Amino acid sequence: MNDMLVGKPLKRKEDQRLLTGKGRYVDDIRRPGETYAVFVRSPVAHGTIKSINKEAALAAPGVLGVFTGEDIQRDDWGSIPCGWVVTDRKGEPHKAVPHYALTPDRARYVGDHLAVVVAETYEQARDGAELVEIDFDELEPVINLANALEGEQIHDLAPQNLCYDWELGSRTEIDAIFETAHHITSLDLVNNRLVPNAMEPRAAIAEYDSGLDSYTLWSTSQNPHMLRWMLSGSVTGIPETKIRVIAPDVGGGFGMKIYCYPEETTCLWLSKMIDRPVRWTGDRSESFLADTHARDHLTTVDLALDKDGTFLGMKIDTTANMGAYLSNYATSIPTYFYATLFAGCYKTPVIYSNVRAVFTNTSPVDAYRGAGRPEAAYLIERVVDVAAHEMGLDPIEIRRRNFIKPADFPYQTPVHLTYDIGDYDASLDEALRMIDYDGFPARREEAKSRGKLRGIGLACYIEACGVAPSQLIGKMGAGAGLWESGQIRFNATGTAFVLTGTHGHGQGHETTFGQIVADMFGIPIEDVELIHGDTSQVPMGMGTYGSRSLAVGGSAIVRAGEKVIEKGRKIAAHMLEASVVDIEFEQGLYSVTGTNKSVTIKEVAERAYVPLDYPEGLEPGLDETAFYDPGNFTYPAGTHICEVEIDPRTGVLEIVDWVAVDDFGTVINPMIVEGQIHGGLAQGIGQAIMENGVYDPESGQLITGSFMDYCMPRADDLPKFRVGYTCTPCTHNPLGAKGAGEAGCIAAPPTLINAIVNALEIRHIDMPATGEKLWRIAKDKIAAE
Ligand code: MCN
Repeated sequence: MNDMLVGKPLKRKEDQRLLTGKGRYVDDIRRPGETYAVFVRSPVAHGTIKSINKEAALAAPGVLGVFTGEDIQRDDWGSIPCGWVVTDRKGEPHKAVPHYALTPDRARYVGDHLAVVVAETYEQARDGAELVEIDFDELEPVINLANALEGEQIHDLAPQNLCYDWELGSRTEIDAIFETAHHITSLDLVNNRLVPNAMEPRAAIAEYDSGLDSYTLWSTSQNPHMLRWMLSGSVTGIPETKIRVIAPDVGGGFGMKIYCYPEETTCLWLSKMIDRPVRWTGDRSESFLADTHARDHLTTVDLALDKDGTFLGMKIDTTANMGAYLSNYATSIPTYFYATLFAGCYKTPVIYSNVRAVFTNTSPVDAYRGAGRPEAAYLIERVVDVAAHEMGLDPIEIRRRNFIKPADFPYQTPVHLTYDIGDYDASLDEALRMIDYDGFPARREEAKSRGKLRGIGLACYIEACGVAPSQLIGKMGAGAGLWESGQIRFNATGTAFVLTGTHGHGQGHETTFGQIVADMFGIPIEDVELIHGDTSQVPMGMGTYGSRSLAVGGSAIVRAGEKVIEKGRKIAAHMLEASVVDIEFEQGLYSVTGTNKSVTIKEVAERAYVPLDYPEGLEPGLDETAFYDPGNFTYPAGTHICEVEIDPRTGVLEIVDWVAVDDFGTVINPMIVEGQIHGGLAQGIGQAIMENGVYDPESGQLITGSFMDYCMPRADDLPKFRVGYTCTPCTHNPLGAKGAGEAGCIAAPPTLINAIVNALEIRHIDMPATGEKLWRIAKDKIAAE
């Protein structure tokens, strides 16, 4: 019998492979006779294509072909879809503008895919791409989000560059509340544009088999089945049976690798055209230009309060950037993954939001770690802090007064979601204890004696992940359900393959899913092998994003395990010559109730494949599949508190302490979860003080197009995070687990900005609060003193 593994900080199984250079990434896969594709990207932000001259490129050494949007359209390859329909205030669907793999008519952002060169070697393809001449009629680029609606129209289908004008809640109701409120706090916020940076850039290799008339695509994808579905169902019409998508080891995705992109679509098409495998590996500059970007909102939030600081209503007005085209889920991020979180941890009775999504001549914007929830948490936790300050209330007290309390669950928010469980005071209490909140004034004084401005800030966040009940998201406009599949396939020797439709690309699924299955069957974790990322092996799946893999994918595996146990019970009954109803199963042992007769799961597995003496009706095999559709989102929540010190002479900021107290329900592997929190925090801290995707407002060139200009946090920018947990187990999945993958980057921005504002004793500072901004504010303060 095994020690139980769930709850233990087991080292990651996959690290043996990943940390010793034995991982197998797309760029490690070599196919015989492969060719190389290099894209010709638009150097202009906005311009009608007058002509494309391929001649010089075609004559270049090694070049096998030069192709444009016209070529791919001639083959009837359609537009890459946006799979989530958002219905606007008038009941009209969003403007579904076309997005072809190679743009046939007009360049719409710097980096847009206008042509592709295929050659024998990468260098030859690159040289060839430089010889393709494109003549444009340049148009005024629309870069500034604030006045995008007045800019040159980017798509024929979208007048005023408006994708949708969407609202949630009643404007009349909120106006009435604001008329009688005791106090209103209003705040203008920028949610800065982020450029996701995974360690491994995107890559693809496509191979066409003319014998079978079928395609294999290796792709850095977070959800290979959805990629296959989109390629088959929307773009190409090729049957799904003829496309195999394999996502092998993937070096980080963070949301940006969920999508069907022009590059892999084009490679698929080229592989038949050239009749040789076609490889594309993005370089870092291409990643900056043409991976989906994130966030990029302009928001005004108004909070109405009574004289005691009780929240009466909240009003949010947001302009959200979609970029030049609609990425697959772009429409849902500033609506259903954002506005549905506006209740936060609080009992705000009335909430109204209006979101205008607009097109600009910038890279498409879609989900990136947190996806909508960081933007929601930021505005809530900032406006609550400012309101406390304006009303002379303690920031802790104002939060406690408005918290949804344990007795209120299940709690129906005014913004669609029903929270199942939580205890926000418990996380807050623990975080206050861990940081020694009461000792802060003394620490501030001591810092002052060293010439430093010390500040403290907190955020009580909630998020909705473990996406999501299919019926619910269907009502919200999703084009697909968000169930997950799990399969447990016992081998004759008692080891098990576990197949999941989720895809781990750094999250440690091989370990945590292994822990669950090992515990269920009382077998060593070494005997459990996870298979994911291959559409020809895993029956079907919806991939990894929205911190859904454990809560949804893990639950599907548990359900499959339950079926295996039931099947095994029948085999054990036969082996033990007992009735099925008398067979108990615990920790890998089937036994006859009230006797010492038992057989192990290993023995049952063997007999499942050696059914020589089976009675009629008993089916051989021990291999079960389950599809699990979650009953609700999961709602991780918690309190993060940090302390910062700012040197007013230089603007240098040091994060001196950070406590993160999160409620993820049941934690399968605390070490992996801690790693997830650290990573998320690094990304959230990056957004708060460093990262910013900036386009030149005149030319539309991406100014922050490399690590020289786009500042990512490094290890020495970060403090030693201190992590604590509270636990209210999720009520509706068999694991009691809530998602943990995004919490850090949701909690971090408001926590850090609240601390900075506190240190500088100012009302607000926009993200990223760079050293330069801090220095200017501190300098003015010193001058004023
Ligand atoms: N876990 C656990 N107990 C819990 C919750 C989670 O032990 N109560 C474990 C899980 O079993 C899993 C890991 O923690 O091994 C993360 O689980 P989960 O919260 O289900 O999130 P996903 O596995 O679905 O990962 C997605 C999430 C998202 S949305 C982004 S974006 C993100 C992230 O995870 N991208 C990542 N973390 C990342 N980490 C790495 N290294 N690389 C990325 O691209």
